[in-house]
Amino acid sequence: MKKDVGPTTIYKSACRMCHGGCGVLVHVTDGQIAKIIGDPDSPLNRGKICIKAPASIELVNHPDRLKHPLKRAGPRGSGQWDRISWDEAYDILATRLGAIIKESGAHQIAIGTGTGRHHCDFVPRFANALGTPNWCEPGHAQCFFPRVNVSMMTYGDLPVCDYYGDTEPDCVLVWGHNPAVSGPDGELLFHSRKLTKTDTKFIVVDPRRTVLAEAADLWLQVRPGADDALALAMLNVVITEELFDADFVAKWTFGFEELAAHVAPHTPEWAEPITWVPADNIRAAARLFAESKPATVEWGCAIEHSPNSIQTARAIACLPALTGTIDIPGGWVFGPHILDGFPFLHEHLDDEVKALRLGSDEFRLLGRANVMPSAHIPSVFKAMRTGEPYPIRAFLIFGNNPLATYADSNLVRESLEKVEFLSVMDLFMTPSAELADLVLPAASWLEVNALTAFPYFAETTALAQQKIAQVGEAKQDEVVFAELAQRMKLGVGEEAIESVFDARLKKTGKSFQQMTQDGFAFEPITYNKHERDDAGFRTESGKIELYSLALEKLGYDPLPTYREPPESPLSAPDVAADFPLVLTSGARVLNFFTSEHRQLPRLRRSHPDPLADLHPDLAAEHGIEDGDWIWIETRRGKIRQRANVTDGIDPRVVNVEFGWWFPERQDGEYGIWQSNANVLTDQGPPYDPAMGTYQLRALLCQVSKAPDPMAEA
Ligand SMILES: Nc1nc2c(c(=O)[nH]1)N[C@H]1C(S)=C(S)[C@@H](COP(=O)(O)OP(=O)(O)OC[C@H]3O[C@@H](n4cnc5c(=O)[nH]c(N)nc54)[C@H](O)[C@@H]3O)O[C@H]1N2
Ligand SMILES: Nc1nc2c(c(=O)[nH]1)N[C@H]1C(S)=C(S)[C@@H](COP(=O)(O)OP(=O)(O)OC[C@H]3O[C@@H](n4cnc5c(=O)[nH]c(N)nc54)[C@H](O)[C@@H]3O)O[C@H]1N2
Ligand code: SF4
Ligand SMILES: [Mo]
Repeated sequence: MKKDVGPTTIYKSACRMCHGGCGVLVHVTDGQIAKIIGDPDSPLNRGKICIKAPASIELVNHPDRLKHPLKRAGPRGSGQWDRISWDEAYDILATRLGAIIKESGAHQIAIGTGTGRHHCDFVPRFANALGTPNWCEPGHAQCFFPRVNVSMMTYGDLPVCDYYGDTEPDCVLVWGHNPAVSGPDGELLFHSRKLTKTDTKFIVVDPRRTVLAEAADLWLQVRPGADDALALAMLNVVITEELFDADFVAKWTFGFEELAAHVAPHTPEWAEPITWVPADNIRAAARLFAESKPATVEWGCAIEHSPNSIQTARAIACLPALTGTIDIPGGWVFGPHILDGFPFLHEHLDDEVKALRLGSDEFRLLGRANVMPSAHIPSVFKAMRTGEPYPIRAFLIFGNNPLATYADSNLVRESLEKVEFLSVMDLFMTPSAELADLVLPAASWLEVNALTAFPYFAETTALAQQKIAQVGEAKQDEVVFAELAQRMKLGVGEEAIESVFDARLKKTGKSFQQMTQDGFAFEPITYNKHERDDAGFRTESGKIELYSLALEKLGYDPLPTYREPPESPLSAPDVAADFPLVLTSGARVLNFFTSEHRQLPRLRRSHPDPLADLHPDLAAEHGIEDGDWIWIETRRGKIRQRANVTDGIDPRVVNVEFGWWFPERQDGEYGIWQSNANVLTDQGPPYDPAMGTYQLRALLCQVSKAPDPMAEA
């Protein structure tokens, strides 16, 4: 919608300060964005917004925004740049990429991106158009796609919490997720917060006492990385105490007997020393979940940040199937998929090229069977460093700050320095962009036409973003893909993006143009779809696969299994002798999104420094007081954050924030080595056998008091 009220024009759009899409009304007065408020009509957020939405105005107008393409003028990392035109930028890209394609093949070009922004589907599409199977992003094997793939294999679709109908869930099992802060991540934060004020019961599985854990009936303070063992023990209780829905299990699940035999040894007493959760609490949680109907599950990325991501998600996914709280009002439900499928152009890659996808032989779920097949990140960086199995000669990044968000930042830097041609498209100059040969200015969410739908993969609501502002010569990524495809005469992926949106909107009967007027299109969730004409579930057996035929076919465990994280007090007691604490990283904070927004005063003011959570007993042991700077050290490196001393964490566990750099330090490195959680994390094996997931959480660390980094500077 575009409505004129006096001198003000009001546009409907979708906020993208995180990867959600709350409906908003953008007020433009005298050509300036004056105000952003929630759209009361939006079925997703019903007028509510978080603090990040109004801060968008600071983002759009920020003096540090990249406004023109830049070409490196001195040695790499010297900070010397020449301003160039888009025409020249396209020439450089077309010439460099054209030469690589001719000499070595397009597979030696890798494409990188970040999580869930408006252009994310267009990135693999562009890679396919270019002819390379090697695209990657730091989430994917570590974020959401383990859940998506597990759901596809187990249920034939991704179940989401039903916050959208008239029935409230009786119980929400919140697992490795903190939606009250991090949502939208498939759901909206406002819904979970609202439910804490109703009769809905909460079971929260989290090493930290979050807002939801505070409000919960049961808080299971799990040892980071032990979620698989905990879920297996809950399955054991539901089965041995016969708390499952026998009719539902008999009619709609496949492999119950096999699962029952498989989890028999995994008693709560077996799980207690592994998970640090008392056996009685495991029993109580399993009983509460099974006895509540409708019950639903909120699972988050914490279960995907250690190398048993697939089997952990599988174990959790089996619980609601046993209790039958599936496809019913207020339960775990399947969305209407309001948009038509995205044209990824997968068919443009022939089979020999697909077979070259790095890591796809070993991690077959990631590289082949995935709903969005992608390359294995450690294999991509290794190819950059070593040329094995073949060199990656160019890396084109569209919206990612690799030094901040991939595991093992030192290894990432070493890899990026080796690549022959590096280009980065971003809103700001970042420590990673400083290493590039070419830097392209990206448009912010208020400067683009885009179409998205939420909750992800369930899609009750499609939303249009519309271009309201223009900063310098910034372009939106999707437009750059189309223009570059034209320049390189790729013959595919060259069309106007609005025509892609129009094709996806077919079912709604609306054009993209109409969507910019309406703001959104909505389709309600329907229930009991599996019973209609005995439709069943879209899996091989037509049932919910407790025993996964799809995983078996790929050569992986068909039943959910426990695997101790490789660097833990149990698996690596020798390492634990020097690094006795269990580290977890990256629990989201409201003010920031990944490594973004540190330059926005409105958000930085109330959260100026990175914080590490530790227990008062641990703090006392090391002479640390609340607010002190502390060292956090692992085998890979050490960083400084400020101590947040709280009894909401186990004395044996430390949590550090992720994504930290200091844009105000204009020295080319922007403090990226000071407080960056990924200096501590690991990109080495073992990986999840199916998905190739590496290790961002459940590592071993030590803490000590540190000098104030600013006093030293
Ligand atoms: N404001 C804001 N919102 C965001 C983001 C952001 O950066 N800022 N990032 C977006 C992205 S990319 C994602 S993936 C989602 C992530 O959002 P969530 O899925 O909610 O994940 P986190 O907040 O990282 O972690 C959730 C909880 O897991 C707990 N946890 C840590 N380790 C473990 C463990 O081993 N086991 C269990 N059970 N719990 C553990 C943490 O204490 C935390 O409370 O949020 C998205 N939304
Ligand atoms: N230690 C640790 N590491 C983690 C995590 C953790 O919990 N702990 N979480 C992981 C997870 S779940 C995820 S999803 C990833 C997130 O990783 P990413 O999503 O890749 O996040 P960033 O690296 O911050 O990169 C985003 C960059 O894109 C820019 N940008 C924003 N919008 C646009 C746009 O429209 N176009 C372009 N071209 N650029 C844009 C921003 O300015 C920023 O520099 O991090 C992972 N890394
Ligand atoms: S939750 Fe995300 S989409 Fe919603 S207002 Fe906040 S930043 Fe914007
Ligand atoms: Mo993520």
